[in-house]
Amino acid sequence: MSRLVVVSNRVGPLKDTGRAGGLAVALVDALTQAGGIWFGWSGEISEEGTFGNVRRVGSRKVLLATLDMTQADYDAFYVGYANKTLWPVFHYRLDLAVFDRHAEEGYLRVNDRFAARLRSLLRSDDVIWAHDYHFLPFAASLRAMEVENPIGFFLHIPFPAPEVLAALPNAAQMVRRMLAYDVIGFQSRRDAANFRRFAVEEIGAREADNGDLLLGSRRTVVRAFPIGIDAEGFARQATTPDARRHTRRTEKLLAGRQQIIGVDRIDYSKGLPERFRAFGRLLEDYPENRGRISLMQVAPPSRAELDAYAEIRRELEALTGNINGRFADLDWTPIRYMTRSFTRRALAGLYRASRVALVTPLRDGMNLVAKEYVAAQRAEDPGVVVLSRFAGAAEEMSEALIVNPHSAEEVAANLQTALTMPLDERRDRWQALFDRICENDAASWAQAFLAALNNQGNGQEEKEAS
Ligand code: GDG
Repeated sequence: MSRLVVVSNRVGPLKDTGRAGGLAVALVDALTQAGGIWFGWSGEISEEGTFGNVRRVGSRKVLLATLDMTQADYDAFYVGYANKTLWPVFHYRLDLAVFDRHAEEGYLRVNDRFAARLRSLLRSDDVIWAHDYHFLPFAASLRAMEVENPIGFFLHIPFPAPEVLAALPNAAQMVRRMLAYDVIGFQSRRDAANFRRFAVEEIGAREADNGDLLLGSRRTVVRAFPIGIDAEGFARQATTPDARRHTRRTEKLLAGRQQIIGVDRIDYSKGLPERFRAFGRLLEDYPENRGRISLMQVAPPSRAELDAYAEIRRELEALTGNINGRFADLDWTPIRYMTRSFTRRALAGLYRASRVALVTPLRDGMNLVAKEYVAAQRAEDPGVVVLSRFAGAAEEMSEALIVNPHSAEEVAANLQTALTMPLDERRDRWQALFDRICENDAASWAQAFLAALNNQGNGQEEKEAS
């Protein structure tokens, strides 16, 4: 059996520390089954950076191999091109995107150096699986070093419409480099279709009947592989003593009132200000909810070194102040906004104590919170998901109440529907959602992707042999 080599910006953890998400769990499972390497950035800045030694830790079967970055690499590759250019463009925020030639060069340089270091660890039958927008050109870098192994790529964030991507300088070159991958997986059919359309219209690739793309002598499988969570595992977390404590504490505080929950890294893609306004609108348009319904928003900060993130934090603080100032009563605070983070068990307990999950990103590759909320519910008295049509999850979760997050009015009306939904209907919708997220879980996602990659790898070999 071939070894698996996973490549991602951040690596690990190998053991479930209670904080690891479903993705880490799924990847560790796949790595443990096949044996292999998880390769990426150590999280450290050092002088040697991407020239330095690969540090190895881990068991006999699974090795973590990491490289440091120099300050210049980190600034250009991670802060610069990945997070100030690709992240905003891929989330349709051209207004926030910075186009800087040095950052782009740094991004390509780091991909080359990571590829060179990985090459020294590779065996000829290894299967390589790279993750996310940090590594769009990684296969092209490896191919230029004559690596012929099967290489797959999964994009965790949206792939934008061609009209939006066209604003990225050198977009066509980037997409051409992506076609050095054997398999490219997207979160949704919409993303896969956007990619195909760009490749056909802008770089003259040919689309096969099954949606694969052909360019020169290369064939790339292009498909949606919607990512899942470890649904049964997360459902079990929701009944641990730690989770129960959080459920009980919250319910005690609510004293018979209902709670809406939001859980998101602070990021402009998550639609947090729009969400707070929509909640304000609920209190305005449906005054019977005043004193009775609150919004708990868990919002751990991320990428705090970027201006756009500091700005959204200030905006959220102001909005919370406004709405609470306007509607609060002696014994009721409308919005409980927390920038601390919780363990996964605690989160599961908070989901369970909440009647509605409000998941309203303006753009999101998938959105795992919507799935976690479903997994954490009580089968006999489950809550309702209000979900943005712009989350990849909306393609799969049609029993959620699907909303346009830009319309405060529409979100408020759907919140009202969710809060007054009869138990029978809540159960029916929840059961359908729960069955589906158990079926399409993190393990089946990894298996489906790796099956496609192994298949394609064999296909290329056969082609060469004949
Ligand atoms: C990217 C894509 C795609 C949040 N607060 C806490 C905490 N979290 C966890 C959630 C969830 C995860 O973080 C966030 O996942 P999302 O899917 O919502 O969003 P991104 O971070 O933007 O992830 C996204 C995903 O990749 C996977 O492909 O779905 O579209 O943008 O698991 O629970 N976890 C803990 N404490 C917190 O306070 N422990």
